[in-house]
Amino acid sequence: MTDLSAFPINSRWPAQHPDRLQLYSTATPNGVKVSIMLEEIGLPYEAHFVNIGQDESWTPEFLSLNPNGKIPSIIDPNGPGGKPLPLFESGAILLYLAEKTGKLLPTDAALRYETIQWVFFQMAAVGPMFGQLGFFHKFAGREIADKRPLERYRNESRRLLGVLEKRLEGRKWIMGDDYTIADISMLGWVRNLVGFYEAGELVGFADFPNVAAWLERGLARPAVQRGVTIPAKP
Ligand SMILES: N[C@@H](CCC(=O)N[C@@H](CS)C(=O)NCC(=O)O)C(=O)O
Repeated sequence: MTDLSAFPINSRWPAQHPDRLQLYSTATPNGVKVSIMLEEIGLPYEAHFVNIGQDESWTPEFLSLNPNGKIPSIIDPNGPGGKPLPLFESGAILLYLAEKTGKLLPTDAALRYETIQWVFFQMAAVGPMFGQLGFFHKFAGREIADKRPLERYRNESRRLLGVLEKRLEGRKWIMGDDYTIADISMLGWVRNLVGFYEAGELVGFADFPNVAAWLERGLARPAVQRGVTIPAKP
C-alpha cells in the first residue's frame, strides 16, 4: 500500500485509494484538461475538489504541492522509479500522463514536437487571453469604465480563434486525424468562452465554423463529457 502521509496535502484532502493517482482540482478550463485526459486514458485516479471560490488553493496544504496556488495539481504514487511524483501546471501534467501511458501524443519526433507546440500555444496564449476576457466581460472587470482592457482581450481572443480556425481547415483535430493532448488542452477553454463566459457574440464566434465544428466533435466524446464534470462539487 502506497503511503502518501509525507505530503501535507494528504492531511486536508486524504486519499481513500493512495495507490491511485491523486487529482486536486476544480472543473474549470485548466482543471478539466487533466480530468478529461484521465478519463481518456483510463488510468485509475481519485479526484479531490479544491474550492477555489473559498481560496482553498492558497492554504498551506495546497501550497505545499503547488507554490503557485492554482489547480490542477496531482500526485502520481507510481511516478518515475516507482516513487510518488507531485506535479503542477496543466500542460506539464498532460505531457507527463501522455508519456507515462504512451497515449494521445504521437511517437514520431516531428509530430510529437508539433503537438507540444500547440499545447504551449494554449498554455501561453489561449488560456491567459480568454481568461482575461472572461474577467473583463463577465466578472469584476466588467464594472471598469475604461473599456480598453476589454477591447484588447477581445481582439486578441478573436485573433487566436482565427489562428485555430486556419489550423483546423481540412483537419478533424488539431493534429489532423489523431486526437491528442493539444485538443484536450483547448476544448475546455473554447467551451468556456462561448458557454460560461458568454463571450461568443463579443468575439464573433460565428465567424469560426471550423472551430465550432471541432468543439462539437470534442464535446461529443464520452470522456470529455465526463471530464468536464470532475471533480464534482460536494
Ligand atoms: N498555468 C496554470 C494555470 C492554472 C489556473 O489559473 N488555475 C485557476 C483555475 S482555472 C486557479 O486555480 N485559480 C485560483 C486562484 O487563482 O485563486 C495551469 O495551466 O495549470
